Amino acid sequence: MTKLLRSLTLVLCLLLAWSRGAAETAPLIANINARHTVSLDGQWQAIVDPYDVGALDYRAQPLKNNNAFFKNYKPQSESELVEYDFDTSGQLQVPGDWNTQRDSLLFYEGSVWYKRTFDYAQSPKNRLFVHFGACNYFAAVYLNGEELGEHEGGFTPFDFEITDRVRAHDNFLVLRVNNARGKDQVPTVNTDWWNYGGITRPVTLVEVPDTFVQDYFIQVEKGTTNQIKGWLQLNGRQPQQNVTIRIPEAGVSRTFQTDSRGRAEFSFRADLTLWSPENPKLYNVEIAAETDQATDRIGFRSIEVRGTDILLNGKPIFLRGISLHEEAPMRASRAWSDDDARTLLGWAKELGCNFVRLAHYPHNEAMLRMADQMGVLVWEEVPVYWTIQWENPGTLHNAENQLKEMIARDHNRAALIIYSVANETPVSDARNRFLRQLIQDAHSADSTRLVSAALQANGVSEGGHITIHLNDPIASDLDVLGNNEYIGWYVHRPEEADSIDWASEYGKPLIMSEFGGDALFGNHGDALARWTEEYQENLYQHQLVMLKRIPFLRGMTPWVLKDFRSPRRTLPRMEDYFNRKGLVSDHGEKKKAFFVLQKFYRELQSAPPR
Ligand code: GCB
Repeated sequence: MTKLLRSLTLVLCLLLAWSRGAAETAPLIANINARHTVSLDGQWQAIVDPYDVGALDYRAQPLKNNNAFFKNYKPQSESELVEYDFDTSGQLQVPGDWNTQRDSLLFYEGSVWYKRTFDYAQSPKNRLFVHFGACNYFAAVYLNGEELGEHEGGFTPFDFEITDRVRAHDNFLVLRVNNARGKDQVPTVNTDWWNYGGITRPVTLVEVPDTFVQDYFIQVEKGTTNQIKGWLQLNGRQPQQNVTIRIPEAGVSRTFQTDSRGRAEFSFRADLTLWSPENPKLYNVEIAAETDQATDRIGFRSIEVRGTDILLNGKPIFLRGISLHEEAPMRASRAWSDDDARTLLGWAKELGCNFVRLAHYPHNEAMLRMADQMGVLVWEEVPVYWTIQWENPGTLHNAENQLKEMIARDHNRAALIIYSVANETPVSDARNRFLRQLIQDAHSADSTRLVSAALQANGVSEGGHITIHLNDPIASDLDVLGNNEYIGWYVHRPEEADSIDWASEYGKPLIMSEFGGDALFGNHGDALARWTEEYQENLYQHQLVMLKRIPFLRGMTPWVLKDFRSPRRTLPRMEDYFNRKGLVSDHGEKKKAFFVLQKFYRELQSAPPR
C-alpha cells in the first residue's frame, strides 16, 4: 500500500513538475551587461495581495477575465466594477525587497503584483528579451495582458523572449511575485535568514541580433595551467557560423565553426598570467560570431585537490575565509549592487580573507564580478538547507534547476572555485540520493570546479576525551569536505574546544564552513556571559587553538561576517530578530572577535602553509 501511495505521489509530483515547466523561460543569456540593454529598474506600481485575489476567483479558480490583475484593466464606464488599480496603488523600488520598503511588509509572506510601463524602439532585425536577476521566490510574468511564463527559485536569473510581443509604445509588464514558504520548496519552510520578497535584483531589456552568442565557457582545462578548454553556444536561425575567440592582450585569436545546433567546443594553448588573490588578473575576451559579438572580463586559474591539499595554480593554498549572507551593509535589506558587494568584500579583505562563502543561496552577479576584481575566492551554494523534502521528485527537479541556473550564470568567474550543494542536511538514504544527484549535476555542468557541502559531524566521547569523526556517507562523493560546528555556543563550553580532536578517513581537505557565537556590539562583560563581545572573542580564541591542530584543515569560513535579520531570533534587546554571530554589527561596527580572526589571518598570510 505504502509503495502504491509512493508511486502515485511520484506520478503526481512529476505531473506537477511538468505542468510548472509548461510556461518555459528562455535559455539564459550570459553576461547581459555587455549587450545592448535598457534598464527597467526604478519605481514600479505595486499591489499587495495576501489572498491572491488578482489570480484566483472566490472558488479558487484561475481568473481569466479582466479581474485578473495582469490585464491591468480600467473600467470603461462609471458603472463598471473593477476592484483593482495599479496606478493609484503604492509604489515599490526595483530592485529591492519589499520587506524593508514599508513597515507593514517587514514580515509579509504572500503575493505582491508589480507593474511598469515602457516604450521600446526595437530594430526589426533583432530579438528582445526581458531578463530578471532574481525574484523571491516565485514569479509569474505577463506582458501586455498575456502570460510570458513562470519561474521558481528566489536567487537565480531568468529571461523571456518578447520579440513578437513588444510594441513601440505603452507596453505594460506585470509580475506576481510570491514569497510564501512551502514545504516542498528549495529552501523549505525552515531557514535562519529573512524571507525577503520581491523583485530583488535588476530587470533589464536585452536586445540581441537574430542569431546571437547566448553562452560560452572559457576556462583553464583541469590539470593544466596553459590550456584553455570550453564551448560556446549560438542561439538563432543561423546556427552554423565561424566564431573567433580573441584575447588581445595575450595574443590569442582562434576561429571555430559552430555545428547545426549552434555549438562549438574548443581547446587551445595560451600563455596567460594566472589569476590569484594576490594578482587578480582579468583579460578582455571577445567572442565574435558572424552575426553577433560578446565581450567579457575573464580570469584564468586552475583549482584542484591533491590528497588533503587544495591547489590554486598548482600551489597549496589555505582558504582564509568568512561566511556571509546577501544582506546589505548598514541597511539590513537584500544586497544587490556593486557598492554593496564592494563594502561586504572590503570588510572580508580587511579581515585578511582570500576566500568567502556566499551562504546559503546564490548571491547576486555583482558579488561574483567584484570578487573577480578584488581577488577573493568564492564558495557558492544552493539553498538545499536543513530539512528538504528528499523524497519529492519535484523538489529535486527544482534544486537541480537552481544549481543549473547558478552555474550557467557564474561559470566564467575565476574567483569561483567551489559549488556547495547543501548545508547541514540530516543523513538518510533519500537525502544521500538527492545530494548525489546534485553533486553529479555540478560535476557534469562544470568539471573544472570543486564540489562541496557543509556537513555536520558528531563527536564521540571516550574516557572524557572527545573526537569528532567526519563520517557523513556523502563525504566520499565530494572533492572538499565542509563542516559546520558550534562548539562553545550550542554545544560544550568554549574552552573545551582546546582538547577536541578531529578525525577523517577520507584523505580529503576540510573547510570548517561554520563556527561562531552571538555577541551584541557594545555589550561588554565576562568572557562567560552570553551575548557579550568578550564571550565571542573567547570562543574564537579557543576555536583557533582547536583548528590549528586539525592536520587536514585547508580553510575556514566562520559564521558570519555581519549580523543579519532572522525571524528565528526573537530575544528582546539581544537579538531583536537579528542573528548576532556577525564579526561586524549590522551598522558596520567591528566586534572584538573580528580582531582575533584578523590577527590569525595576518599570521597565516605571513607564514602560509608549506
Ligand atoms: C547553522 C546554519 C546557519 C545558522 C547558524 C546559526 O548551522 O548553517 O544558517 O544561521 O547555524 O547561527 O545557528
